Amino acid sequence: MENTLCVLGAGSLGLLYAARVARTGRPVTLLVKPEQAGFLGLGVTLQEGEAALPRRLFMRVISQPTPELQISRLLLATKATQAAAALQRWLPHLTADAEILMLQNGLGSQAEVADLLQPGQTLLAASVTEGAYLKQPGAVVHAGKGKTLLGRWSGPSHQASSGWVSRLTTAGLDAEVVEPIRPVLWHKLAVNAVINPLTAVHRVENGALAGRDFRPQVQALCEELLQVFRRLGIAEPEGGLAARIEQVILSTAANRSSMLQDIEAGRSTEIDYITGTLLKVARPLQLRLPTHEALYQQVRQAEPR
Ligand code: KPL
Repeated sequence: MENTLCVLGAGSLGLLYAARVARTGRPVTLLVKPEQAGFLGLGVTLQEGEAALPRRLFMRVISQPTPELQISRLLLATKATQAAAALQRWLPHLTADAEILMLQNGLGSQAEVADLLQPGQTLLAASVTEGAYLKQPGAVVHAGKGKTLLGRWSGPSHQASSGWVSRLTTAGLDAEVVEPIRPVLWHKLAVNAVINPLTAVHRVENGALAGRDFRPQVQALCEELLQVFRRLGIAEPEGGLAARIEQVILSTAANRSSMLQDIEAGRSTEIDYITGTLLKVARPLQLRLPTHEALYQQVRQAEPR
């Protein structure tokens, strides 16, 4: 059990990483909700590209923690809104020196999880650009190759990041250590704070934001983000923030953003961990972000009550 990689969160990213690691022969354990145990127990199918043949991979599936369960390496891949709550059930089973890698969008869930951990446990956070979706529950399609940038968030182990990179690289995923990781997470938050709420409110694919109609709003959102970056001392990503946002809009043009998918499915969104965090950070700095504020309200209104 010590050597097994545990994965919590059976969405597209959790299953992509789990299946990639399982394919190398390394033991993987999925920590699931009771209602997921039946179908995930039959295996996870991984399809490498839209046209490829799916391959079935079998993993240990646990829905009820047993007293002897020991979790030393955990990949936490739930939505940001569920990360801390989902971890609570498994918390007593983390080893004293456990390493937890979080893949969540936005900022806020990392601090919530860090608050739950013991001093010997190390938390790492990642910014992920892999393109994956679930064709059906338990069937993941790796639609576009991306990258996992990861680094230590809290805890004592300074070697943990390179260990995770070699684990992911062995599984054929492109991964790199970036320390400090917080600026990278802010860059990803900025991209998500522009693309996700705009696509969710207007119900359009990402590519629509490259059109003229959206240009003034994209620009205003970007400028407000830059005010926060300047005050926090966060450097822009290479090439500038506006160019980075534009590049993601174009390279994911056919995507329906995760926030749009949540709204369409009647689920609550990650807005509190994206725009919500931005507004929370801006308040004590006395920065006004009217375009983000308005979009935040629009997304909240579109969410289920
Ligand atoms: O991360 C994304 C998301 O949808 O959450 C982007 C980069 C916007 C791709 O759709």
